[in-house]
Amino acid sequence: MCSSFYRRLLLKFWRVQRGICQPLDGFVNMAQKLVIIDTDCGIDDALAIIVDLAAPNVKILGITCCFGNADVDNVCQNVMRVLSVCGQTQIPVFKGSAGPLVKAVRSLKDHFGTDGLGDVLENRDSEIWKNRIQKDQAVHAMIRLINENQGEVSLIALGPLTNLALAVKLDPTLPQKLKDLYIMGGNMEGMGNVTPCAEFNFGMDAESSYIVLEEYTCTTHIATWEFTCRSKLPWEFFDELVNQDTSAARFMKKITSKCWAFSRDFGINKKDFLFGQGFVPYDAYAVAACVDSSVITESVECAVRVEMQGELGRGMMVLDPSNTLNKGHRVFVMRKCDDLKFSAMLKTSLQIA
Ligand SMILES: [Ca+2]
Repeated sequence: MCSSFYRRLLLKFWRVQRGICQPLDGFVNMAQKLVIIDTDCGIDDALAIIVDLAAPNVKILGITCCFGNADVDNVCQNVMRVLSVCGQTQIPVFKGSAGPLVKAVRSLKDHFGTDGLGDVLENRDSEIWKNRIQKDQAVHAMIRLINENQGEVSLIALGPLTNLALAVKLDPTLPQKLKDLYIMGGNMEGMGNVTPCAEFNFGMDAESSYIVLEEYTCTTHIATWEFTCRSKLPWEFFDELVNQDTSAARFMKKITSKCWAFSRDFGINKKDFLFGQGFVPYDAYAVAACVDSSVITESVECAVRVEMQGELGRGMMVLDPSNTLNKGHRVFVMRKCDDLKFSAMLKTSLQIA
């Protein structure tokens, strides 16, 4: 009798977490995190989204899409493909910015293939996604969802920050209604991957990055490019991760199978020269920090600003630990990660389906 009750209670909790039904009284106050993911869904975003989907303490309110690793239509399709693999298609997906605020869109053919997911998936031209995409534009949806859940939403930004910049211009009070903000992007040592000094997400829309770091005065955690590269995992772990007997693992194995960014030949990836060889699931670090803050073992709290000018410095994030800029807001720049805890989280996440 008693065990049956708890089985039903656990089942109910599982369904609530996935948005399949409404929470029981009291459950909403459990340590549940309400999350919005803003993404330019490439391969690392796919893994990051799966980590968030699999987290037992997270409810994803919506996923907003932005150009970046592919054009925004492809990004929407990629997100839906990830949700489908994980059996989570009830989560609403919103289409957002197709380009940066000021400059023209740079070439989208980056290291995750022309479609962002390694150019191996069939049915890319399916019209199904257009029927499933939400009618609301991503920026409007972001503002609405945050206003409906004031003080409770963790916003996770995994792509260029254009949607976030537009949102704060439409609703300047938005940052103070957020619980916190997690960003994968920028740099902390002056090294970049798209230019000598700029990381991809920040470099794709320097103006939006500037706006977000100036105007989102909520608690902010940043996983920079150098941090993620320095926290790389062994390729042996990657093999163990994607060779699990699950649908999600097979999906990750497939989309990484022909992608040169996952090549182990030394010298193909710039990061190998700077940080040594290894598997770097960039966006997943930002999601992991949101899911379980103990994954991040060291951060530096300081003022930051994005350089918008310059032949070499445009898009670079500058750390200002002595606060010569005299900014009132400081962010947490991640420095070290618990590799074992992070690895375990990734491995468990791919057992979602
Ligand atoms: Ca991304």
